Amino acid sequence: MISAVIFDLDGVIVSTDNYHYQAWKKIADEENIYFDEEVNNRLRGVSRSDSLEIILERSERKYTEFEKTRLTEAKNTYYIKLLESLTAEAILPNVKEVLIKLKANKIKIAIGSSSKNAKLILKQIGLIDLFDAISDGNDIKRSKPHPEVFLIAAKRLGIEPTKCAVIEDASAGIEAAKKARMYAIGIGAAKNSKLCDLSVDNIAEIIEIVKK
Ligand code: B16
Ligand code: MG
Repeated sequence: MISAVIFDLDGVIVSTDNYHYQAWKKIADEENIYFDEEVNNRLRGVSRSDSLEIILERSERKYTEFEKTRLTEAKNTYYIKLLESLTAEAILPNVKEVLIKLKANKIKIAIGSSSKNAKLILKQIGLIDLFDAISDGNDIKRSKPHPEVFLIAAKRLGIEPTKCAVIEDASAGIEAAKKARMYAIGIGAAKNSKLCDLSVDNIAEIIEIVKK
C-alpha cells in the first residue's frame, strides 16, 4: 500500500525544464558547443555540475575546474533571471488538483528534487505550504540516479521507502526511485524508461493507482 507520493519538481510539478534548457543553451552557444533537446533530456534530474559535464562531452577542449565553476554560476544566473517571471501559471495541468486529492485521501506528499532552487520555485508558484516534506539539491551529496534525495524525503515524512511512490520525468530519477526501493511512476520524458513500474500520460492517473 502506498502511504506517500514523492514528486519530482522540474518537469513534473512545474515547467521549469524549459528554463533550464534556455539557460544551458545560452551557455553552450557562448562556448560554441553543440546542444539540442536530446542532450537536454540527459540533464533532467541531474545536478548543475553533472549537467555541465554532459554538455562538455561535445566540447573540443578541456575546461579547468575554475572555468567549470564560472560556467555553472553563469548558467544559474541566467536561470534565476528566467525564474523571476515564474508564476502559478507554470504549474503543469492537473497538478494542484492531484496534490489536494492525495491529501484528502490521507496520502502524504513530498518534493524530491535535485534543484538547489526548489524552495524559491515552490514559493513563486504558491505551493510551498502544501507539501509535508521537501528534500532538494541543498540536502544531498549525490544527485539522481543516487537515491539520497528520495530517502531523505521518506525519512522527513516518517514513511518507509517501500510505502512511497515517486513520480518523475527523468530516467535518472526513475533509477534513483528504484534504488530507494520505491514504486516508480514515469511521466513525460521518463515514460519510456525501462525501470518504470508504471508510466502515465496524465498526472491525474496516479490518484486511482495510489488508492489501491
Ligand atoms: P539547480 P528536478 C533538476 O530538478 C533539473 O531537472 C535539472 O535539470 C537541474 O540541473 C537540477 O535540478 C539542478 O538544478 O541548478 O536549480 O540546482 O527535476 O530534480 O526537480
Ligand atoms: Mg525533473
